[in-house]
Amino acid sequence: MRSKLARLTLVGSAVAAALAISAIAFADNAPPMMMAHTGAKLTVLGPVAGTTVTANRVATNVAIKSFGLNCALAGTAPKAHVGHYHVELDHSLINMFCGPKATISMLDVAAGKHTLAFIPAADDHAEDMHAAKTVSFLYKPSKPLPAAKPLQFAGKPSISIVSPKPGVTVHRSFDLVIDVKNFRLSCDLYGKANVAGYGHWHINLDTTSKGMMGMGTMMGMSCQRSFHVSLAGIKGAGTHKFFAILEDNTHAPTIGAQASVSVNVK
Ligand SMILES: [Cu+2]
Repeated sequence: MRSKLARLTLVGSAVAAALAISAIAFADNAPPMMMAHTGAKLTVLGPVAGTTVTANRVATNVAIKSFGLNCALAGTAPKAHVGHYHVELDHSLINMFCGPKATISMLDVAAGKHTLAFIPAADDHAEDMHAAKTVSFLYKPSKPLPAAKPLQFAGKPSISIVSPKPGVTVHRSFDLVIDVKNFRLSCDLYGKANVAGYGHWHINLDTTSKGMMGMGTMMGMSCQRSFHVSLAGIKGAGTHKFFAILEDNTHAPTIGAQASVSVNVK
């Protein structure tokens, strides 16, 4: 005769199986990844494939030809031969970059073999998988980092815009300044598994629903309380709305908090 525990385990695994099936169904219904053909020719200079990394940050270095890097245009209508590149750790987006060099935190990354992918992307974040390059490395920390501990706050996470004030006129660029409550902003957890209480924020232009999870109009992301918004990619003067959206580590807007401000772009 089966013990009560064994029966509970069976029920538990049936529930887990049902959840797994619905997760697959959800993935099937997800919008297809946006693809771009950027013409970029990307070479990874570092890390060298097969490197053993003992530090808790991995330095990356790429060379990109036939493609201009300009993060000031991110989130606006795509233009030919210009954009940025995404870095993914084990197929999870870390961030977008516009310089040849970056550093990737190993916080909440297990020791062992990992891959970094470098993917040229258009201004709307559509990815050029044909031009992407991947390298593997071995993470063997000499001083392993303690894992980020889940945080509990008294209230719900919230985000508000401190500056600019609604209706002001902005020209060329401005600082979008925010305040965050009951939430811890973390750059080192970009792209890592979710940890309760942690995440960052995205800046979106005019809409939060274009592209995958609103990524199409994402101007950038931040783990600070200020983000420098460039207006270089915005065509024509007029009113534009800027969104500040709290995101979990996987860049999904699951936190359920956002703010926006409409200003006059000159
Ligand atoms: Cu993000």
